Amino acid sequence: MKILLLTPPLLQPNTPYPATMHLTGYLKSVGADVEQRDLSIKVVRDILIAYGDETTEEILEFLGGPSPVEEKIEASALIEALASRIRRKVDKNFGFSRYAEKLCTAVSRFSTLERRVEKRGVMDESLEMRIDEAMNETRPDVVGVTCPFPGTLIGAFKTARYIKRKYPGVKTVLGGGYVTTELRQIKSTRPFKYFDSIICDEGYVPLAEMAGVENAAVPSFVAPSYEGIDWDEYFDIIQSDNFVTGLWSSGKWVKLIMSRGCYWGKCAFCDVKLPYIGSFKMPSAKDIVDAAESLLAVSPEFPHERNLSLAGIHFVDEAMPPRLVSQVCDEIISRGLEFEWWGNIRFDSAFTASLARKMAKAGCICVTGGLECANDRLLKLMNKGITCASAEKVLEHFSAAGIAVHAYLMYDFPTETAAEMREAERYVKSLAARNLVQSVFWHRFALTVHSPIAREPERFSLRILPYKSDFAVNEIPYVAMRAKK
Ligand code: B12
Ligand code: SF4
Repeated sequence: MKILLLTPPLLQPNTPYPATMHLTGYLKSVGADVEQRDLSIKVVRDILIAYGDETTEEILEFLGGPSPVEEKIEASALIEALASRIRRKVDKNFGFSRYAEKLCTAVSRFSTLERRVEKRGVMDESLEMRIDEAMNETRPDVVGVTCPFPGTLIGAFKTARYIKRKYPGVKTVLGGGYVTTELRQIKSTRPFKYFDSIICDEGYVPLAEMAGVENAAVPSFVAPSYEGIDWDEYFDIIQSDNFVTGLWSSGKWVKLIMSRGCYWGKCAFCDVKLPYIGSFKMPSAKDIVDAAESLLAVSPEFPHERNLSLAGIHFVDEAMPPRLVSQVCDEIISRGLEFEWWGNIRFDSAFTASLARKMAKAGCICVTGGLECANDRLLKLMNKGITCASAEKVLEHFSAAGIAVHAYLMYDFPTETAAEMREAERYVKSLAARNLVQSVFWHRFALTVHSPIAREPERFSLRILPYKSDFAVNEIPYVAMRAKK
């Protein structure tokens, strides 16, 4: 059985989203017949070129190349203006990195989604042409579609709908981060008109079995394969010169996972019982650095192959474990490799001053991590395993080592008072003023169905309200209970 893996529109255009690359890398390693295509980047380019003018292609090329940030901000503004014209005149759901995300964020009735899937919009013509192209080039028996975020949901179902109509013998399978978190309790049978199976969690073994591989086992590290991906198609859209947020929207980052799952796995608001957080696997530093080395072709063995447009490695871990980070740094330094990398961490006290210095020496340019409510009572209640003082020490180490920090913050956490929120805001401003964080983002607390809080709402003075859904379930409604006198 031949498998074709597709990334549907729309996702960030600067670098490929790594799901099909990891699945392809694994499936190839066990001898399966597999290919991949990123339809998202092809569709976004087709749309911009179709509605743009004779300069559009040139601007996209410029945004995909190595130019100074300031010039790219100007060029991005031209493409942004084109995108907002498309939104005004053609399809209000069009965004660079998401399609109709609002509608898809809490789809409790599949029929609402289905209406949008059936309605033609700005993506359809290009999407269908790109599907035909991929199907003709690869002639698969099974098409696996990834859906990492709500912004790819309509694209995923449109892809399956077209394949089912035009290529009726081909089996369609859906998986990905959105599926794993939101679609664990589908009641409607209609989604199965589009997909023969909808698979939660890691797709390695289920897809290997579909490809006819027997007794497939997954190693603790999976090296992705970028075969079938054309790096020249990707382009930056930069809105501000904030270094940290710029990392998300610019640069052709190769994505690797250091460790699967989270080594802490205890935060009360997090989906810790789902395997992608809860089942932790730590590979060897050697395997990780081998993969980085060959994907970036940075070692002296590959002097002519180095793709200089690749920015480096983005480790897409939940939280990179300090011990493994330290071993990875040793491996990079001892091999004399030079490349930049960044990723998510916990502000764990194990990130000492000497580890931060070693990370900088090994090429780490930035870390992102949760300071959450930035309040000791609430950090304890949510079981984050840090205090403001311990996190601040870690921030000082990164700052001294010259590593940029982005902090995720949360407001409206259960039992949080208005005074605590104001105090947290003041505290975070003081961290920024001391240059201990270079960028912050405040998210509203969301109660998700797979979190410890949802299982023990009373402990957090919450009452969960009834909800109905025949499709997606993730964020659930609640009310705060009045404090007992
Ligand atoms: C890094 C990351 C980001 C980064 C980078 C995103 C990017 N474009 O690369 C940033 C910070 C920018 C980001 C942003 C957002 N993110 Co985010 N992000 C992640 C994170 C931590 C890792 C993603 C990753 O690269 N994983 C590595 C790949 C290999 O894993 P994977 O995609 O899950 O694929 C595996 C399986 O799902 C499965 N699989 C995948 N495809 C298929 C297909 C088939 C057929 C099969 C069988 C299996 C299968 O097999 C793969 C290998 O095991 C995940 C959590 C996680 N651990 O996955 C959240 C996660 C994907 N993000 C999530 C969300 C919600 C968002 C935002 C919408 C947040 C927001 N409100 O703005 C935005 C959306 C951005 C966008 N463009 O639309 C959710 C998505 C779930 C959901 N509810 O929709 C996740 C799962 C975290 C969570 N539970 O909250 N994110
Ligand atoms: S919030 Fe982060 S550190 Fe906490 S359990 Fe989840 S992934 Fe791990």
